[in-house]
Amino acid sequence: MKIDTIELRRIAMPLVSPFRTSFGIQTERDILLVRVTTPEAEGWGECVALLEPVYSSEYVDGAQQVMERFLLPHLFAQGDVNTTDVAPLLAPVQGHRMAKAALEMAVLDAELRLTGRSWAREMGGTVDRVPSGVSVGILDTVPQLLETVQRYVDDGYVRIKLKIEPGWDIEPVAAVRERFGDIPLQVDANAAYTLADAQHLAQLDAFDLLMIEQPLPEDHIRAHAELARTVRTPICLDESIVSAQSCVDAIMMGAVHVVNIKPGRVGGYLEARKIADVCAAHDVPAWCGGMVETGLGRAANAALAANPAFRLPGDISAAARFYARDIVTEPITVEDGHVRVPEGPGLGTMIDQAFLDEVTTSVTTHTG
Ligand code: NPG
Repeated sequence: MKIDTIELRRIAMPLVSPFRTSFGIQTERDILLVRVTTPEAEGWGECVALLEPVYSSEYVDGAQQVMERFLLPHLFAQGDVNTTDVAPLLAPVQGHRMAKAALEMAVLDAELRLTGRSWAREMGGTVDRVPSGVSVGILDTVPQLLETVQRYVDDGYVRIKLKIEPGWDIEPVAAVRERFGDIPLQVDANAAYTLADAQHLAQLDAFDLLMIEQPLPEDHIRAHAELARTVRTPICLDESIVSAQSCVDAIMMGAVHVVNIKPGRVGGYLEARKIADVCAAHDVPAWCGGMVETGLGRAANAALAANPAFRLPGDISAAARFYARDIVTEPITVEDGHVRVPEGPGLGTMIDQAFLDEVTTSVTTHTG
């Protein structure tokens, strides 16, 4: 495909309620969208980088700048670009996986729309709906938490994930387990602990959790392997898995029992698919993480999670979990605890242009 233009658009999307994690409180998302146009098709990508470099080293202004200064010139330098060319073309630039992923996503969307192929088919999807889990932020009090979880249980979510941090872990988990019986439950620490907390974290073993996600810092792979020998709760890695190679390494070291796959974190949906294949080959269950995406990222994630390597419910909640109104015309909803896998070409979803324009804060258009 010949790329004519690449549009970088920033949108401001307020969240329906503040979302607190161990790395801060979010009340609004400042999201960078990518629109690629070719003579025959257009495609959309969504960059998951946050406003600040607190989840990982990337942040949204940085992602836009690295695209403009370094990544777009590499793409435009090539006459014809297919999706499989994008990662090799961008490889001279180190890191910046979220920025690269958004560009590859837009090219893949254009290519699939052009050829009438669905995202799910491209990801090796085999089902038409996937189970939906929800991620619950840190709250001020346990009664508030129980009320919030109750709402999500009433909405039909089939699995609850609680964000934890030192000072908000054993007590809230115990309270949710007691109130909601044997509901599938897991926790996510976003790297808030150290190996010195191993005995403390072992107290979570009493609550029969599906997993504890990313208890230790990103580069502490050996420490995760050690922790895995101290706690009985399965260890899941999120931030630590940045590529198929790092996934293989973590599995071989005994540092991970369950893998959270986030396409933005690993440089794109094609690498995410490779990680799914690694997990399947090693009989390690995978699930699809979320980065508070709009309907674009949510559609792609639902399609990725249709691949059979995804054996546990993902953070693929309804758009309404975070946003009062989505930028796509048919926002993802949860029915009977599941979301439908999009079927149409590409992302299988249409932009609500009027609303998109309303939330847009800037647009720059780039040509080769
Ligand atoms: O459902 O989209 C969602 C959010 C799921 O908790 C969630 N994501 O660490 O996994 C995470 C966390 C996150 C959110 C990370 C926003 C970074 C940004």
